[in-house]
Amino acid sequence: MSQKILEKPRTKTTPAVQKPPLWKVILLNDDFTPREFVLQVLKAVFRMNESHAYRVMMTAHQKGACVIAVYTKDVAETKAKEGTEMGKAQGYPLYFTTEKEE
Ligand code: TYC
Repeated sequence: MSQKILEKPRTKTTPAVQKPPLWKVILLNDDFTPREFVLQVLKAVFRMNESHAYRVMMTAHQKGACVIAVYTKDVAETKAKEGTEMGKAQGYPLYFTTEKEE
């Protein structure tokens, strides 16, 4: 007597490569950091040109915060820290934070 072996079809249900989750870097407004200094930091750390940096700085200035870019977790955290440290080195409370993108 022969028996049939029933196999489950081997269909993939998950993609082979998962996209890495992205993290937002957020610039927070404060009352003390000079606008020109914020521009310098945005250009140096986030590689923005003058007009992009100006728009981002003014958005944070007027709304309280502005999402500047998204990166992988490591890069986002490193850049946020670099920007915050640049302000701190000059005695400014300039602050960048990160948040996971949903
Ligand atoms: N509000 C600051 C000022 O009036 C300028 C500023 C803009 C500071 C954006 C931080 O994220 C910031 N001098």
